[in-house]
Amino acid sequence: MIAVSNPKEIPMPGTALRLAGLFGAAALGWSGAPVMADEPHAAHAAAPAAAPRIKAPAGVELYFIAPKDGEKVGREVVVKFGLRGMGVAPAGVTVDKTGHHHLLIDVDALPPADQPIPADAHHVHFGGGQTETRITLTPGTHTLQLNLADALHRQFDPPIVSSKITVTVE
Ligand SMILES: [Cu+2]
Repeated sequence: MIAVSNPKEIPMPGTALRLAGLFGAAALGWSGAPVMADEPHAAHAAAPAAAPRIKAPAGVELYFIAPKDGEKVGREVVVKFGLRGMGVAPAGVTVDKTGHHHLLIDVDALPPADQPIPADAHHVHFGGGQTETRITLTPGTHTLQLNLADALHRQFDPPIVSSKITVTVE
């Protein structure tokens, strides 16, 4: 699988978010909502409000292949997504028991489950069906978590998430 690589830095929490560059890379291959970077509610508006979330199949496991929890990493980090019990499909493609990956960077609480996952520097969509990426982090400690979502970027019910891991950039 080809990694989406982008040398933009992830802003530290509390600093002004400069989203356009990062989102632009994450949006390569985006098939569902090409204007979401500028209009974060576009996908929400397109999704019927009453549509029930898709039930998470039993026995699904979402996890990091790399990096490992607690790992000391360089500023450039290759992140590989692991998924068992479901498949990966691009955003906008509705196939049973599939979803696409989202990487949550320094996110404390999961986003609201009743609307599409936001698209910003802390919630990165892999709508092309990517299973790995390369990110650049600032020195310090960061958390990473994976969140699988459906064709409309909605979390499953219950949410399919990985353990939250911590990495330290020296
Ligand atoms: Cu998405």
